Amino acid sequence: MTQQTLVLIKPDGLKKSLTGNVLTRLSETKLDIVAAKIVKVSRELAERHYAHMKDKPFYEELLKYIMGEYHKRKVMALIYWGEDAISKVRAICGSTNPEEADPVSIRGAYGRITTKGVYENVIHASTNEEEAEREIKLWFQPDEIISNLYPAKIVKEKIEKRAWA
Ligand code: 3AN
Repeated sequence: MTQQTLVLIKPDGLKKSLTGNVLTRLSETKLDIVAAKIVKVSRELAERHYAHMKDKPFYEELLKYIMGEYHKRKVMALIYWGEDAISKVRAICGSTNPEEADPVSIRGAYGRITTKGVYENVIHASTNEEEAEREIKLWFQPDEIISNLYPAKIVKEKIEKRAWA
């Protein structure tokens, strides 16, 4: 079945210049990239992304990590689309704990656990279709994606935004 999945190259991946390596590994899946951008992660976005981790003892550290306080204040967000996208991407990412991850997986090869106990595991990938939908809608607007992944509607908004001067 065709699926879409959210991939984040986390701040440690960007700081360590691993973007190329990670994208090359992901290209093994033969999936399509249908959206990509660099994001400066706000506390609100971090909290919403990791809402399910709220009760974990490392929650605050996790927010600081994804916001880039330990590395670079940016994340690369991508959407991969294609046959069994979720499991194909997760397989190449490896286990959550980088010490337990298969050494040839992305997390096994490039991840580490900090002295504060935070897993710096380079990449995030959605765990299932429900999470993928929640995360994709959180990180991307419909017009930033080149295909129609989910139903969208036209809204008229009067908003102030920056434009090229
Ligand atoms: P995954 O990212 O593999 O789906 P989750 O959703 O359980 O894993 O965890 C979200 C993030 O929280 C992980 N990517 C990792 O950065 C961090 N994390 C998870 N479990 C731990 C842990 N036991 N100790 C420290 N950090 C953790």
